[in-house]
Amino acid sequence: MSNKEDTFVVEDMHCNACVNTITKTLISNDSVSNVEADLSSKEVTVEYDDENFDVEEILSSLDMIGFPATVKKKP
Ligand SMILES: [Cu+2]
Repeated sequence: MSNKEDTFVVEDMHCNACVNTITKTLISNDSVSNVEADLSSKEVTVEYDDENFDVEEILSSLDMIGFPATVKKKP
């Protein structure tokens, strides 16, 4: 198991209900070990096992619950 961390920008994350929906959805995946959503920056940082899960799958699970996201470019 190898852990990877990526940050996503979710423009439609407006309030704590959005934060809860996003966090619960992502953390319910066994390959995700941690989710940190920041409302003010609209950023969601996901720590996951990159042998079983990847960026595309994270993007599509967010898309399915109505929160299209983009990957934040690493500095
Ligand atoms: Cu909301």
